[in-house]
Amino acid sequence: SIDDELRWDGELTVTRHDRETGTTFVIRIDSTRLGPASGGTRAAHYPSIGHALADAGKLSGAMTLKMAVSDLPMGGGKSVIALPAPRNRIDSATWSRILDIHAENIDKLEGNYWTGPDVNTNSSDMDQLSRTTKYVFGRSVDNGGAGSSAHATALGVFEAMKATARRRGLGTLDGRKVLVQGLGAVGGDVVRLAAQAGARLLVADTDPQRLEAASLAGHTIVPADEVLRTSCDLFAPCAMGGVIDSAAAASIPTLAVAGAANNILTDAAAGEVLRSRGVLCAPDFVANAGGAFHLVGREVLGWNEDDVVERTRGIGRTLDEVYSLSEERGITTEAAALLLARTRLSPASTTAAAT
Ligand code: NAI
Ligand code: PHE
Ligand code: K
Repeated sequence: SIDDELRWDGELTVTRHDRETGTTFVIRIDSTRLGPASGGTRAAHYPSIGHALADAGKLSGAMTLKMAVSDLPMGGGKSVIALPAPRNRIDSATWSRILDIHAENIDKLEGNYWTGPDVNTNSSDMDQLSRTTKYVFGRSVDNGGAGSSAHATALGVFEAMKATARRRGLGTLDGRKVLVQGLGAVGGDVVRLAAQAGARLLVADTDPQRLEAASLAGHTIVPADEVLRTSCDLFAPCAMGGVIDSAAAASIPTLAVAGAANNILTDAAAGEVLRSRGVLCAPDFVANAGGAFHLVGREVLGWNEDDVVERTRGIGRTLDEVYSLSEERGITTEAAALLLARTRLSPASTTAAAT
């Protein structure tokens, strides 16, 4: 409920409703402990405003952890635009009005929150936001921005897949069965990289056009509703979050999980179940940080493309650290990654003060 959702530990919740389009806007700032809050703008049709608040809250918390564990001098936040209908049923004039209102809201936060692209928003949407507010990452390259973060995200997920397979005793990806759920901007690239590394690809999407392209490339199609019952060596969720709850964790026929989606596990209990079965799971806020390296690196820290690639490849080493900590302490990989992130977020942390 909304009451429950507003009993939240984050720093700030901003909401606004536009009666003309029936759209509700949410911006949640989880933490500015390490810098201005940042996280993308997600547009979706939610069952209720409570669901939109909940999604924004969980996603902004994940951004705080992603920035901290990645050593980026930013906090965590997220925007959710709760649409009156699914995104593909919103006409362009309505969408344009929605973006203008969202940009006004962001501008009122005066730089305490920086947005960027997320599910159902892209670089040209960032271009439009930037006409009203400067607190926007990921404008198109022609418009002075760093462009899409998807390529860097995919590279980081690929590194995470390799590090996770290695640690799980699977060796390299060569000859391994890799199941990719979601063939969008990130998943499509993940498939390409994994195929180049010799993996046997199983792919699922709800969009027939994306499946057709994958089929032409020689990959095996798995029906979207059979993903959690499909046997593979490594499962890469690259569609939406919340795919693995405790029940799925208890039965999913895989040895490892590493993907791009934010909040892959529904809760900590799902992580415990995976651990008890020996399924090694890459914490998503570590594995999918390539996009943050790209956007914050290029637009705040003055990195070039090579710097982004180098830092993104480092995701494999960070995961090794997470896996070692998880083994030493006998805790889930998610809990180990939380420990690493929280060390940096703690008031005593000197690295935080230095950045
Ligand atoms: P996208 O919207 O381009 O692709 C998502 C794909 O998943 C689409 O092809 C869609 O048809 C498919 N899909 C939706 N529901 C599905 C289902 N039930 N089963 C199978 N396929 C389904 O999104 P993008 O940018 O590729 O992002 C994917 C995920 O990665 C999202 O959860 C996003 O939050 C996360 N992520 C993305 C980053 C980025 O830089 N783009 C950075 C970090 C995380
Ligand atoms: N939405 C993406 C993510 O979840 C990319 C992003 C990173 C957007 C940082 C804004 C800021 O990581
Ligand atoms: K997108």
